[in-house]
Amino acid sequence: MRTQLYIDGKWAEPVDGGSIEVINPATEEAFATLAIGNEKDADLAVKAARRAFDKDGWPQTTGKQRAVYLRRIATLIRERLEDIAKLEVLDNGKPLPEARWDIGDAAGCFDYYADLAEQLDDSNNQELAVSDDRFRCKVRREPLGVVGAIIPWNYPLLMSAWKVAPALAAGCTVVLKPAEITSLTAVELAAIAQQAELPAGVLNIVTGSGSRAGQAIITHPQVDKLAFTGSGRIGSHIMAEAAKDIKRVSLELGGKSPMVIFEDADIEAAVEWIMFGIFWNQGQVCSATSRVLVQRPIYDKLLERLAAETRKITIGNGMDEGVLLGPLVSRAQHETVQAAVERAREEGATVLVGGGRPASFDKGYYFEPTVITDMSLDSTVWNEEIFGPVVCVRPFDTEEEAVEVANDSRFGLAAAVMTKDQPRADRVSNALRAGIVWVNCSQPTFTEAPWGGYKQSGLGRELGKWGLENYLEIKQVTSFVSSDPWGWYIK
Ligand code: TAP
Repeated sequence: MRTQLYIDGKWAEPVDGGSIEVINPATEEAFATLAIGNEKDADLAVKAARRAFDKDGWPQTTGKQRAVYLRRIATLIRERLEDIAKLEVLDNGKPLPEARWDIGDAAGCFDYYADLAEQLDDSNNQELAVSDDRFRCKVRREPLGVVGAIIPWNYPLLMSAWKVAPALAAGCTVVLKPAEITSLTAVELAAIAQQAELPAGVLNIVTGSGSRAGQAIITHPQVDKLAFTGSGRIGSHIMAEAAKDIKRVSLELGGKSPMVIFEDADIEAAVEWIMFGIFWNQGQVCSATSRVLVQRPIYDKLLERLAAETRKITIGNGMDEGVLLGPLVSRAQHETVQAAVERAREEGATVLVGGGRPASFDKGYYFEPTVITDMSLDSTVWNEEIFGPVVCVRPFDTEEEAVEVANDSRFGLAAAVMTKDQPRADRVSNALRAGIVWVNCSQPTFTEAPWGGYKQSGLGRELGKWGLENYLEIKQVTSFVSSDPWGWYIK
């Protein structure tokens, strides 16, 4: 398999002919060759998106017309779900059932924003009562323009959908740059867009590195908005670049999401939700349940059950039946996670379960599901995002203490509270400084509900109607409707 760039409705070789080998993280073997675009390709893609927006009439289509394309894309994704899911496993390493879930969700996201595109037709041009009845004011929502979308490697197709679907629904045109190490399903999305007969230039996909293709997109003067998911470091850089010419920007960054488990919680259920929260997708999830606070009376029991269940997890190639934990996405990510665990050890924490490469694998970027205890509140492992299957567990005594410790983080993406006491669940979920709070569960994600973080976890919200707002400008159109003259200068 050898890919190309998708620019202006056509497949293209990178101008300078660049390519890299794509590595299967389960085997460390190359299985495809990815086209690597650079600044010149990014420029061609942005210019195509600009022309499609300014001259070819995409922003002037009705929401109903755009919905037709979005639904076609959703249908085509579903028709190819199994093949795309397998490609995602080869590229990213996640277990196949998880990949199927992601691809189904991606299709659902296109369907959802098709509905919202249609609703935009009805809700647009709303009359607004103003304080002077000689004027009539209406408010229009208009597409923002050309969007540069930059996404990470943890949910390659799904993150593409979270940005492309609302942007197209709004009437924007898009240049998407997937992560270099997991670009293959985004290339499939391009093929699907072409099959769906999406007009040329409306969606362009430039595969390539962040430092070249990505940097060229985020600094391009013809891009109106940047939509980014990834690390805080690059998010901050993108925000700084966007500031230079006041590009709109939305950021979905990392987290160190706490789960607070009270003594009245169902221990078995809590253990299951912790595991779902930290081992799904090998813990490479921005909202991963990476800090767990357990009320002291149930601390030992819960830890014992968590350790026992964690030791049972089947690790292996994501293509194999029954595997619950695949390899990490790359050698670099494996080294990052291993270094974080070594640092935890140096800082005095106890690695209760896991902590390294499973003995039975000499190839592949496998990392054991890991449970860490006895870390101090100021330790690196408790405070910094690891982005791997590593959970930190600590005891607490009072509700006030739990809330204070949970909130003591520069992140604020997600949090969870486990208790049978509803007033306490309400109190704690109100007190947690996070964009998403789960009660008696962890990680359920709905296309309809807002997704995004407080503090350094990001800026703005994706999904739901908030996701569409990211791609719309607000225009007031005010008309003078009185038959009397205005009469200020000319009486
Ligand atoms: P990032 O470096 O933030 O990469 C995310 C995306 O940004 C990739 O497409 C990357 O391209 C691109 N990028 C990098 N530099 C850029 C630039 N100057 N201009 C425009 N785009 C640029 O994340 P990573 O290195 O893959 O992972 C590092 C850490 O980030 C992880 O360990 C984890 O802690 C965190 N992370 C968080 C998330 C979420 S969902 N919040 C997702 C992934 C990673 P290339 O990768 O192709 O060069």
